[in-house]
Amino acid sequence: MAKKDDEQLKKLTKAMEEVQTGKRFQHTLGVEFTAAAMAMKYGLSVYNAQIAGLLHDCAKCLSDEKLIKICTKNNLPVSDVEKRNPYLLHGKAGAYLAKSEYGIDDQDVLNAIEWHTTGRPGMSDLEKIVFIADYIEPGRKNAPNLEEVRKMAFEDLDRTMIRILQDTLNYLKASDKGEIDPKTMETYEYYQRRKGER
Ligand code: DGI
Ligand code: FE
Ligand code: FE
Repeated sequence: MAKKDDEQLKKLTKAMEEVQTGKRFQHTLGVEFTAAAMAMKYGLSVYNAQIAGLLHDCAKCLSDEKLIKICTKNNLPVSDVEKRNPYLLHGKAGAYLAKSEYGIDDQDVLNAIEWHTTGRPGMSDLEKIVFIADYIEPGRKNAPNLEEVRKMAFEDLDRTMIRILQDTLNYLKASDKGEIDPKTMETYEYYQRRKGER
């Protein structure tokens, strides 16, 4: 790894440690590690996967008010579902901060941060990897069928997307954890449809 890349990773790791709680920071390191391993498997830039994993939750520890403020101030659209569930904005606000505060220019990395909670139709491999790594990293304990999903993650990205989205939608429907963002549903339907076409 180039010295410059190494220094950038060190700097961003420190920055995340400063803005996140201890538990969240451990999750961040887990996502970085898992995204890197998946990038090796799928032939993507390991460095980009590390950066995206490190920064994906850079806005997670901000208050609802702060998340909404970042978005409105910078003309990032806030939907009604997001207004009612502001934590859904931490990807979008995070991508904004990644660019403006942390100096990330790579659009694929920024997209992976932006879409890591709901996904979106037509995701790049890096976007899928960050979405999946977020769900399966070693510190995650509560998701259903984790063992199976972890194995699947290193076999087929699209099948894993469907599986995680399905479990997430079921979880959201079964509990009062929050309403379903249309993007989550759209993404699930998109990858289901593609599976039929493959
Ligand atoms: O930030 P993390 O906790 O690491 O992970 P995340 O950004 O994927 O957020 C996870 C939560 O987001 C999880 O409890 C499920 C929830 N989520 C995913 N899609 C939707 C959603 N919540 C709502 N209300 N609506 C969605 O469509
Ligand atoms: Fe998140
Ligand atoms: Fe996360």
